[in-house]
Amino acid sequence: MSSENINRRNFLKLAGSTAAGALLSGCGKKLRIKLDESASKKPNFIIIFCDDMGYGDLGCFGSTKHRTPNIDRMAAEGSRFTSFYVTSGVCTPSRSSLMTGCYPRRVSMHKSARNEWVLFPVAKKGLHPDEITIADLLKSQGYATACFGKWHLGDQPEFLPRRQGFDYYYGIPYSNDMGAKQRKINPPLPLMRNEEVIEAPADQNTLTKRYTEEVIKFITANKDNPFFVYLPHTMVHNPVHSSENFRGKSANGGYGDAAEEIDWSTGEILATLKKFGLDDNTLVIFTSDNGAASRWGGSNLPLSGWKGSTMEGGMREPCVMRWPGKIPAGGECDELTSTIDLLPTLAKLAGTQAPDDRIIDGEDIWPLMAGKKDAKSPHEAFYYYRMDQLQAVRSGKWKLHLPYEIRRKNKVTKAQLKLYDLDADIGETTNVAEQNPDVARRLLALAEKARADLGDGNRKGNQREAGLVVTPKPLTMSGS
Ligand SMILES: [Ca+2]
Repeated sequence: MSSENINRRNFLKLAGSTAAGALLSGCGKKLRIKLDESASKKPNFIIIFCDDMGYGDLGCFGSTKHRTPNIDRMAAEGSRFTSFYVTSGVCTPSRSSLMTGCYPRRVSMHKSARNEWVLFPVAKKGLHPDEITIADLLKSQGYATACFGKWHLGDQPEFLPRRQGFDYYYGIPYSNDMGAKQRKINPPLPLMRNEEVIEAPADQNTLTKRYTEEVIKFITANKDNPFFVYLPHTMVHNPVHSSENFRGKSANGGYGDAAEEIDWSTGEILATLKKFGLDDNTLVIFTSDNGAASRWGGSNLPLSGWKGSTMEGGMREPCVMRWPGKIPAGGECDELTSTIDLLPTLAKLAGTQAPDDRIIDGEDIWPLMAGKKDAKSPHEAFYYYRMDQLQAVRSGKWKLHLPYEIRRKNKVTKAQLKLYDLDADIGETTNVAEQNPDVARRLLALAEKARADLGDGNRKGNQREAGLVVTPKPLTMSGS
């Protein structure tokens, strides 16, 4: 069955199986959503999602190395969110949360079918097509939807963006260090348009530039109707690349060049909105999928820890939101918010709601985005998982690192229980567990609540299954 044959007006989701590869598992639910005909006044949404950009990599978040005037201006015209979290220190799980409004364990995207942190090329696993993504919801409300960049939620035809609510896809399906150059068994890094590989290996130097041109083309074509642009940049993930105008120009090597090109890209997109008079009707969100890695030139300062960890540096991201007249100019929000909140919030702004036939972990954070006085985080607690293991919990200003098991070869040790007051100690340097036993107890109880709900290690929780195919095939150019 080709994607054209699926009647998407009536059924948002491909349920059951396809001829190309049987889905082994699924909750098999079909969702009927009536198309909303009064779509004309709905706001547009643009989510710019960097890869591995750190908390301290933007001028407006304290970088002294990178010149990011466009994102800094975006922050001056909008608000900065300083306690904005992703749900994992690595790509695939983090992205599953942005798409579904759920923790990765909820949708079983916390690890690959081979027990790896992220999906690798020719993966059996993918985000289940029965999941209702943010793109599905917006599409049901009459939005034109497109994804430009790194997907990383399954590289098989069953799992690519157009099976998850996007009308159009242009980008690379997984990380830029997963080509044949890095590992012989991988196909050359594919650049795709919809389901077709159009270039392999992709010329990475011009990816940011080409994504930007594609986004501008899409906005131009859809300026008179509501649209959703999801721009998960390939940069600044290693190996970093940038186009000629940026290469060798920053004060921070190739990493800084790539970061500054992303800033340029953001400026071009904002200029396009202005040109078409769409400023006041468009919410733009800029953030990153996880913290900077330790060795490629990024900064998570003043946070501790790197990509992959459950320290703040791994999972707290720089976040800027701009919507003139709706989000306060020059605002700052330090209440706990997360990528899981974007699905329910954008759904509501688009005139619908998050799915009510399944658990959604995110909450509506519009009162915080709108700068409403005394608005508080809707989350009693936030949970830091590393793959299937719960490692830390935050509630209010307190963060507790749990005494989880560390397994190395045949040896099992326990991590030390540590409590940090993030308001006083954002860098997680001083353990105050002994001085605050009641707080530690309260957070331990919250962790137990998470274990019962989301699981921990081999303990199961209320989880939905990921999609699986029997015989995954490499993405190659036709004829090769
Ligand atoms: Ca990443």
